[in-house]
Amino acid sequence: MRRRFREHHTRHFTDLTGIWDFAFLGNIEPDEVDVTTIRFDEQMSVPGCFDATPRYAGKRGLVAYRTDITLTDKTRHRLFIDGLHHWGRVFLNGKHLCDHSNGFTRFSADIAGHQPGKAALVILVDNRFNYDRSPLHLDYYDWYHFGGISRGVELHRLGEIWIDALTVTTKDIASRQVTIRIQYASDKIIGEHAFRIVCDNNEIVSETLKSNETSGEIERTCELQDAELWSPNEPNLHMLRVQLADDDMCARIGIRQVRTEGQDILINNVPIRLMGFCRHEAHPQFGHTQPEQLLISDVQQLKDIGCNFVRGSHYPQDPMFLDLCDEAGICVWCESNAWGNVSEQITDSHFIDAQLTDIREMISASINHPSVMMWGVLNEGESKTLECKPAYDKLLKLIRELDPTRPVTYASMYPFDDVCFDLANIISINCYPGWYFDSIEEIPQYLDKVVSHLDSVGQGEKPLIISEIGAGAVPGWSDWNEARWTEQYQARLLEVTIRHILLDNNRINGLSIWQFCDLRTSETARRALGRPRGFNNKGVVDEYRRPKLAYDVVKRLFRQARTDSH
Ligand code: ADA
Repeated sequence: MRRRFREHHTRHFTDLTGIWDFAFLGNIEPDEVDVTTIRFDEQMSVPGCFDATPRYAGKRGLVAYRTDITLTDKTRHRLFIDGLHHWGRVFLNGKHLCDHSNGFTRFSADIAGHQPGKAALVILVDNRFNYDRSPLHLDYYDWYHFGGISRGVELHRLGEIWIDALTVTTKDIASRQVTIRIQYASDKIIGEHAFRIVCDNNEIVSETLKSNETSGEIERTCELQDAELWSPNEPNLHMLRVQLADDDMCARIGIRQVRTEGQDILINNVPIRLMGFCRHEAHPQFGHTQPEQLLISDVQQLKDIGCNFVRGSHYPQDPMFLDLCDEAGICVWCESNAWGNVSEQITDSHFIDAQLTDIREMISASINHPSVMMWGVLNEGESKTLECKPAYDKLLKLIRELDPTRPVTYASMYPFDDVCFDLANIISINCYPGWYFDSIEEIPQYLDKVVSHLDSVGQGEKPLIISEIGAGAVPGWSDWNEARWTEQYQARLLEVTIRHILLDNNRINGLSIWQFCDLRTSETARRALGRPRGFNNKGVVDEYRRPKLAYDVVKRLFRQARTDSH
């Protein structure tokens, strides 16, 4: 996986990114395609989104990508695809390997029992909407669902024994204790093998693993005495490496504790106020693919504004972005892929099963990032309806089971009617006073009403985040009336909002403004008609990251809020 550090030193792997053969097959069902006879008459970049290129802009259909891979020997190999939008089917030499749906998470397929040598890898990719195949990518969502192999592809050669997962979580900050979990497997009975854990070049575990099984788990609690704690102001990171037989895996970790107590969110027992933006991963020229230059420039802009918080809306962000947030001390809310789902979906086991898979994939990809502060689910789902509550409960329970070390939340659009608040550790509210209702002057009063309502229903003793609030501004648009859609209106709305939340009060612990950058929205009339240019224009920078008037306003106020809190 593209990371800021090397994940393997002894495992052999090949980076398969580059220019692949490509064919646009159009409106045909995947089951009807004979992959051995496809005529590949074009080329496409991997990673990349084919419909972000001018030739395929706005097109939906089935496409095929092809490249040659080399299998060095008969040993098991594993193919990793870090992101594919939004449904895919993988073939090797015409043989079906796996299917996957949902664009923002990594999946893999094993290649075993093959002949060494060259082999043809063909991947069918579908960016059409199909609830049966891809229940997490629906046409009405407020973003454009680009298609393609959007993140990296790697071929790993697995040895006799291989490590499937490495998870590191903080156990105790005072003694620098971490819990390290390793899952491993083999095609044979494992037997006896050397097992080591090294942190920053210091060996902390050295033993012999003995097993009569073909797979297993090792858990060790270790004290990393010389380690420095991670915090937003001092984002200290440490490199941890596990070696089992010939295989190895690395994680770059930060020791820190996050918890809630009463109305506070605490990092290492120090209360923090989170201030930042919701951030989508989209760009007019690259779709959901995130070139490194774009990622680092987003992080630079977020830091320039004075942010210490990003809500990864509304799906798991690129692991490279999380690496950069680990380094920059930016706290991240990491959420599974969902948008405005109604009870018909939330009570449908097909939809919820896909959510559960997304949560598993999201947590396994992001759990080692110290910047990830909280997990979220179901953005603006129908949390005001009792029949949806069991599903909220199920999703949040799975998160707590997979990671008991972080608080959980979900962004609610029902501050006065929500029936699921008791399931969350942090209450998060999406609201648009001054934009969809009320005037800018009425924003403080509206936010105060939300706070007193939460108190009155017994949810006042929890941290509160305003997880979305904002206004649309068409880039470059201004007029004397300072009306909606002008840059002035947006700047004024955000000034009033930030003053009230961060400078004049301290009850609200977090603010993620909707949103960091403009983004293309869905092509349905239902969405596009309220979105000039076909974009959600509530960014403080446009889709090319050019600043609007609000940029400097937010920067001035965030910086002031940080100075006041010291
Ligand atoms: C919702 C939603 C966002 C965006 C926003 C808006 O709150 O969660 O994705 O669509 O509304 O701009 O109206």
